Amino acid sequence: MITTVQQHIQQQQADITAASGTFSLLLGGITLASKMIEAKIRSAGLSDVLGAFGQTNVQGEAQQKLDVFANEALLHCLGVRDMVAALVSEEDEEPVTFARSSENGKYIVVFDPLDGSSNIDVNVNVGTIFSILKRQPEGDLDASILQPGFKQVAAGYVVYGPSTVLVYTTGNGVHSFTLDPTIGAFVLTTERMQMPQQGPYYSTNEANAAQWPAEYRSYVDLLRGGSEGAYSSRYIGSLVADFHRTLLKGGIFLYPPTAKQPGGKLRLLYEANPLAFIAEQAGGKASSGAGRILDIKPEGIHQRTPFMVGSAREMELLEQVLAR
Ligand code: AHM
Ligand code: MG
Repeated sequence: MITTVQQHIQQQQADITAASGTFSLLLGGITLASKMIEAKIRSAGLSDVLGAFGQTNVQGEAQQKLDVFANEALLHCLGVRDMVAALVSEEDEEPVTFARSSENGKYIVVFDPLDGSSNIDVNVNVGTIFSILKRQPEGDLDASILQPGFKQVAAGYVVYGPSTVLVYTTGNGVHSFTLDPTIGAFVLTTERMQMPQQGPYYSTNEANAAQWPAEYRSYVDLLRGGSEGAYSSRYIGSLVADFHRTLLKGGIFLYPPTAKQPGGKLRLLYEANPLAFIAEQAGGKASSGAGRILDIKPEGIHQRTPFMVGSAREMELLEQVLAR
């Protein structure tokens, strides 16, 4: 018999805590929104949803109509749930907060509603990334939002590719599900995924190489032709898709600092942290170049970070090269 993601979460909860169904209801909000997003993406060429929305988001990027739809779907599906205290989205400058008691509103959900937006119009994979934090008993909501990544209680992503795949962790392994469109449910595909210890690919925007600190160029040179043997390169430009391949096949994804963006491009709270949590749970590693991603104490909700993630072996070699 099949196992749906909802059933899986309930089983996991029964294993770990005697918690009520609160957490699975929360995840249910995310899966519902992602099914709405996937339906919209599948019909993107048919309905009038491609192209720019005519506004720029807080990062100064042109917002796509699908970005707006995805954000609204998540805000709607999660906002109505009593256990949500705050929602933090890449698309919104400020957190959306709800006046719910701390007994009720126990969770904060942080998300990138539609990652890889430059790929929307060209029929290439995009995704949704999410991270769930627990509201802290002390301090205000902002302090609860700015917790370091090792405090995440769950994280996951959905990749809208030839099939729609959801990957999540609650700190007890990484599990993947495939949307079965005939029944409208995410069905368990792989439990306890492990990233290969080493892989065949490196993945980076090499057009930036001249702008990277020299150590990163030396590292990629090593992978390219040096003692480390024959790597191949793959770069989609959708973080979710590049990460998903790295999780399954191994290797490394790099977005180093550049002269233009010395603090990195990718966002800590809703891009690097959730994927770092998943990578570590699958036996991989994630680094900002200065240390473990999950140890960074965030200072702002849209903070950026250099982001390198991948198999243990490639990440250890990177650490050695950066330490030289
Ligand atoms: P987005 O959230 O606006 O889509 O930007 C994030 C994306 C990531 O998906 C991807 O890894 C990266 O930007 C690609 O950046 P670049 O085009 O500079 O290589
Ligand atoms: Mg993004």
